Amino acid sequence: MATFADIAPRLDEQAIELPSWAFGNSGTRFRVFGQPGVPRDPFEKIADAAQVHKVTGLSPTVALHIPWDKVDDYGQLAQHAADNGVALGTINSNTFQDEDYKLGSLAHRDDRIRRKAIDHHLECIDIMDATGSRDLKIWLADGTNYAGQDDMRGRQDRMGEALQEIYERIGEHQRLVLEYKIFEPAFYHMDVPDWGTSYAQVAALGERAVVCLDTGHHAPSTNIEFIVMQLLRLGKLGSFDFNSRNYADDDLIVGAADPFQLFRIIVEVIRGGGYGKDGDTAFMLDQCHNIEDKIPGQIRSVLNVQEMTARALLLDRDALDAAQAEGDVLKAHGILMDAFYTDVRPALAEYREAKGLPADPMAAYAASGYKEQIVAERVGGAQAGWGA
Ligand code: AFD
Ligand code: MN
Repeated sequence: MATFADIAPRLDEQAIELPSWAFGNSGTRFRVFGQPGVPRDPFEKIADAAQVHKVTGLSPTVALHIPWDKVDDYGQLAQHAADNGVALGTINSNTFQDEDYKLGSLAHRDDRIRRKAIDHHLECIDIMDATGSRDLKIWLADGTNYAGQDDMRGRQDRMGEALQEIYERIGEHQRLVLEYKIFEPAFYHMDVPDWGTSYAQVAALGERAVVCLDTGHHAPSTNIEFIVMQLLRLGKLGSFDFNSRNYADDDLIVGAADPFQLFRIIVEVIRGGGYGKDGDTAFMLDQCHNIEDKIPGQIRSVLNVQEMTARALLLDRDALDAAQAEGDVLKAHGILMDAFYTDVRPALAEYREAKGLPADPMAAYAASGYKEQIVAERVGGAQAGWGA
């Protein structure tokens, strides 16, 4: 098995994008619990996200969500991000919070509504041109609640045509990233419910259209690492939205519900060439912290990804390949588990200190006084949320 020193240089390649919306108030359909100090605008969200990068060195970019993060001057927001040591990242569209979109957006039967949804995405690409973002992330809430409610095939065709128009506006250094989700808010079918549908739609568009895999968007017991392998093999794994879940799209801290699954996912990312500077698969968090403090929740999340990445990099691939070739079932499984069971936390603490970062980022943030500062300063104004 490789030593930590052997794999440490590859850890330097890790970058985990943060979602701006993780710092605003969030909740379930039953209740949104506000927290003191929550940002009131995109500038304050960026400042909070920058605290995560400051103590971990793992999160140099922040994803925006439009219209939640609309500003008059994106150059000013980009400069604010740079002043805080981070940069603007993925632009996430939103065609799920407007009255017109009750029965869908890009899949809608009404030409006027589809036009409105397409134009929203073209506006998002204009913003990407201003921010220098690479990815336009499209998650559609489109679907139906009852059998017979609408013609599923017609919806696929209309959505495909709309995506084609959007894709034609994507620049040569930009990507269209189509995210799938098995259910919610539609409860009979979603128009992009699974990786196969996302793949079919992006394959029809072209090489700069790829799939986003949100780890909370599958049926229970789905072998997610198989999907990771397949999409990497097809050259279409554009990005992850990391989170964890016990039941549905729970948006919990990634790795918290099942660190072994996160480890297996990253093993396949590395095996498939999707990791680090040579890879083209963006790592991003998509989780909201309804009851836990938001900034520490993001810190814990990126540390969980870093820890499972270190364990996955330690995996002795040569020994594993040999055991697999021999058909030695228990030896091969044992080699994988040896890597998973390796406690890399002491070595990671030393690795961080060697890079001038705190050995314990959670403790460093808690001691920084930042929480007390924002609670004291951010009085009044309208706290950011989902805009639901
Ligand atoms: C919701 C959706 C999806 C999307 C995110 C940001 O379920 O995961 O990526 O909002 O738009 O969580
Ligand atoms: Mn997502």
